[in-house]
Amino acid sequence: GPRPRLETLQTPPTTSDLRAIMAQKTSRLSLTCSRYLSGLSPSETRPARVKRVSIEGNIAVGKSTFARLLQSVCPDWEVMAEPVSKWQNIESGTSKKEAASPQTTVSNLLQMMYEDPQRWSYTFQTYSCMSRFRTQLQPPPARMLSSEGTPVQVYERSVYSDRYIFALNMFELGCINPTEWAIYQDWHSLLVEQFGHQVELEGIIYLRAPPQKCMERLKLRGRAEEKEVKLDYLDKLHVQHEKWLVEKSTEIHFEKLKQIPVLQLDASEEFLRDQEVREQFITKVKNFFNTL
Ligand code: UDP
Ligand code: DCM
Ligand code: MG
Repeated sequence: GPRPRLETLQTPPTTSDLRAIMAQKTSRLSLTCSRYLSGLSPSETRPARVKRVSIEGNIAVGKSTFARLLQSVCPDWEVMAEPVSKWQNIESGTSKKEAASPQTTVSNLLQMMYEDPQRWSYTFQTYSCMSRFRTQLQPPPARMLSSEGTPVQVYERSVYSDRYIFALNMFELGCINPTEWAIYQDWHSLLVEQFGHQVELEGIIYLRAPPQKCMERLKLRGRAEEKEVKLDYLDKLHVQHEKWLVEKSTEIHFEKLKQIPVLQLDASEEFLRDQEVREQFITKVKNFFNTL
């Protein structure tokens, strides 16, 4: 019989009318999509041609500063800062509708984690990694894909440092208990296996500096939540970076990550104010990208 069309129905549509209309529309949509995709060259349908690199390093070593520098030198690249401000402002209301009402509570999870690491480390590590996945899974901006040459994305830290530096360290310190650690690793592996190819890294830039230097910069920056951070904590994080990126003794659960090229930069040098150091860093990064 004649196919139902919503525009020509005289009476309110029945469930079966609606089903038939939806089925038609869905098949038309998928036909349009497959025609569109088959008209594109393989490289256009494969976002994997984007080169992705993360900047890793201790707290306050200068990652954000370096990321801003790269963005100013290479405006076509997409440089993504760590979503720290999201961790400092978590809104909760009694219901969605009240999200903007005076009852809304804003909590600072970064502060809670530093004030009571036993209680909040697992929650913090869950949320920081989840929000990072969300940020990094956003499609790249059009300007980047239409620019000449290989599109480049630079992330400040990665879901890998979340696990192999911070969460692991909190577990070793006893702030994440063995049950929490098992759960963390379970969902982390699941997410990397499901979405990992969309955020997969081609290389890592390791900003390396003695923990003492990081402590100086941490004081200089003066983030309120971090004022109780001790040199001993930065020492531990430094050792985690060295084990993962230099000695390669950290046990890694993802094949591609085991082979990843690492560019080491001596971030104890003043790359923010010294133009010569800055230019050396940029040259090294560009050469590194050409080898990836
Ligand atoms: N900084 C500096 N010289 C440098 C790099 C960084 O004085 O060569 C300072 C920067 O201005 C900031 C602090 O170090 O006050 C921490 O830098 P950033 O926030 O970039 O560190 P991150 O925690 O992102 O690694
Ligand atoms: N941080 C953390 N665990 C993570 C990622 C970050 O505890 N998985 C903390 C360390 C710093 C802040 O968040 O206090 C990130 O800032 P920075 O860019 O200074 O390293
Ligand atoms: Mg930063």
